[in-house]
Amino acid sequence: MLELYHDWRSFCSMKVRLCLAEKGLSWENRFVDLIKLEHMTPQYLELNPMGSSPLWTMMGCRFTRARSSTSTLTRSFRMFG
Ligand SMILES: N[C@@H](CCC(=O)N[C@@H](CS)C(=O)NCC(=O)O)C(=O)O
Repeated sequence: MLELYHDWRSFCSMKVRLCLAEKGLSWENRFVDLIKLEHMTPQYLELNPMGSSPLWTMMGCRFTRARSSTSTLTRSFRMFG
């Protein structure tokens, strides 16, 4: 299962959401409210010590950078979209 920790207002998160939509992949929504500083909570920092959004996880792996995330998704799901 793919989980995306993101804020709808974050442009970096939008890049990953667009890539997921292009591939037609479904994902679990994990909203992280940047305005409420939810990305600075100990729980979130445990997942992503950089305290940034987006973060997505798949099969126990965590990906934190939008640009490398989109290329990873593109390579991993070449057959989709
Ligand atoms: N290098 C990261 C940067 C991510 C990033 O800076 N995200 C912003 C939102 S667009 C963020 O989390 N800002 C929160 C903060 O800096 O406190 C990426 O490419 O995903």
